[in-house]
Amino acid sequence: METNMRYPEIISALPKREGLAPSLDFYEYQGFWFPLVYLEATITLQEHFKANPEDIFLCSSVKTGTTWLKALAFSILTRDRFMQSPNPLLNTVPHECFPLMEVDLGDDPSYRTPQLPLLATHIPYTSLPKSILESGCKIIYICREPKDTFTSYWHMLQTLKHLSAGPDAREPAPSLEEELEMFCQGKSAFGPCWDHVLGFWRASIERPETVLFLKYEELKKDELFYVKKLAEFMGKPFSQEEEIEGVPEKIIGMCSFRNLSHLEVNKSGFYQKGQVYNNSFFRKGVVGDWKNLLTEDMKVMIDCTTEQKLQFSGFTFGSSSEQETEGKSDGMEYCS
Ligand code: PAP
Repeated sequence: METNMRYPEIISALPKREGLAPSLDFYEYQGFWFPLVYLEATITLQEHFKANPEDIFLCSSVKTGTTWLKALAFSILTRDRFMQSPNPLLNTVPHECFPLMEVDLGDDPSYRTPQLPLLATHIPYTSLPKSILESGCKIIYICREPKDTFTSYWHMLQTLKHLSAGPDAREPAPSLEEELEMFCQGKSAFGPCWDHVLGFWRASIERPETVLFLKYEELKKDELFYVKKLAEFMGKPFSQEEEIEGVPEKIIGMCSFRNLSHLEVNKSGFYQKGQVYNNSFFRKGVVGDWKNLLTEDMKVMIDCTTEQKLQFSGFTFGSSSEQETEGKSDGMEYCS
């Protein structure tokens, strides 16, 4: 058992996978694999978090576009204050514009950013604090095609390796092959990513008025459409005047990968609470970068897992799968 672990009686009984360091060990809790630090906070939130009906939750699994969605939602809701004056995004990493629940609210579940109803979380749908669902709050979810999600996740782990290096670091860190195997088994941060997506997707079908479901690839293809949709869903649609003035386009420009990734704060800053470099949130920001990391066998492994996980669900990752059909592998025969 870890020293100073919160909820040791619950956590020490859970299935465990070793992470890069003890604080990053993964525990299987309510069907998902949580890094220890986030699991402790999640249990605290489940016990103590009280949602306000006007709260809006930005939900996602990891590496699926959280930072981008946070920047967009923040810019849309604060546009009256910051269209003319300096936008806080110019000198603040999006993650610090409002709380990521399992990082920022573990010690004080009642904290809110003044005048801003936004909160973000990676907690899976079925593990969300009950009051979020009971109070009918709005939820916005973003998912991403699993091969790109894994690729982004793998690169983030490489940056974490340096940070967790120290007396507690576990050496050697898993290889790409080992990490991929774990990912497909669901033993990655907030995995299985497929179950994470399906939980929110089903909720969006049942309650479309309170759950908006987005795909990273579709947002990339038609930002203007989705920025307007986000504004409407959050109860702050663009007026005709704003549309004529090009306010939605200005927001898209402010939140673009190109703009955010070139800002000094995002190039050289450090996200204290999340204990990562800000630049780890801005790597490439493209669709299909898995082609630069995964071998054909690895691609097949993720595709087969996706096929099995989504079987009979009615959900597909859509656009990015379409982009791949051209190179569809004969290796699909390996799917069992
Ligand atoms: P998190 O889970 O650590 O919060 P998250 O923001 O969900 O990470 O995902 C990071 C991915 O979004 C990165 O993808 P990549 O590794 O494939 O490059 C990051 O580059 C991408 N990203 C960040 N900001 C933007 C943006 N403004 N537009 C498009 N993609 C972005």
